[in-house]
Amino acid sequence: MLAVLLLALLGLVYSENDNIVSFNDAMIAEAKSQISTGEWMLLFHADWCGPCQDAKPHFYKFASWAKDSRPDLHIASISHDGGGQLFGDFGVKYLPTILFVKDGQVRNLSDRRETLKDMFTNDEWKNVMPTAEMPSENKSETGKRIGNLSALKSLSSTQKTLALAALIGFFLLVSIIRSRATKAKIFKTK
Ligand SMILES: *[C@@H]1O[C@H](CO)[C@@H](O)[C@H](O)[C@H]1NC(C)=O
Ligand SMILES: *[C@@H]1O[C@H](CO)[C@@H](O)[C@H](O)[C@H]1NC(C)=O
Ligand SMILES: CC(=O)N[C@H]1CO[C@H](CO)[C@@H](O)[C@@H]1O
Repeated sequence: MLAVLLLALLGLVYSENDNIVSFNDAMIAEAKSQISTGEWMLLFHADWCGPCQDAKPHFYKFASWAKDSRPDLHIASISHDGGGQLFGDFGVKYLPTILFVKDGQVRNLSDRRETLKDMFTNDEWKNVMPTAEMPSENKSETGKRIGNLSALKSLSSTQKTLALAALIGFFLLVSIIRSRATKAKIFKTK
């Protein structure tokens, strides 16, 4: 009994791949901006969904394989509990859903969840037509972020100018004080 429990625990630990990131709606802008570049394999699931529990071991096994064999492929898991808005943005209506996003093009691999590895060992994913583009909201989100970044940059350059002006002012002040002091000295010696 104890041995079984121990084994189950080990299994749990084993199934938690460290190359799977979890996204939720609290970081939706960041998540979408990350997913919009490079290669992503996304698992949409929920704790209450039975078929998801069946799909998870396949997905985890694939993630372990990808870690060494396809290190550029990012793997993410999105739970409906906390990630409902991401479900909406990617048009996910059925669970589990597995989407492969490459350079912003979304391919639906839900039906291939048991043979995900083959999709990459034979480049089979190329035969799957993209069904959608990345939700475009993130593009404007990226634009916003760039806007914010440039605002930050101009702020820092303003700060630099201010700092320089303060420095020049300080030296001017020091030299004025010093010249006055020397004048005063000259006065005294006279
Ligand atoms: C993905 O494919 C499955 C099965 O073909 C389908 O039920 C589902 O609606 C698709 N999901 C998306 C987001 O396209
Ligand atoms: C900068 O970012 C904040 C929070 O991310 C956002 O609310 C704001 O609208 C952005 N500003 C600009 C100028 O886009
Ligand atoms: C600006 C823009 O195109 N926003 C879109 C972002 O994605 C959502 C969901 O897919 C769309 O409804 C928005 O129109």
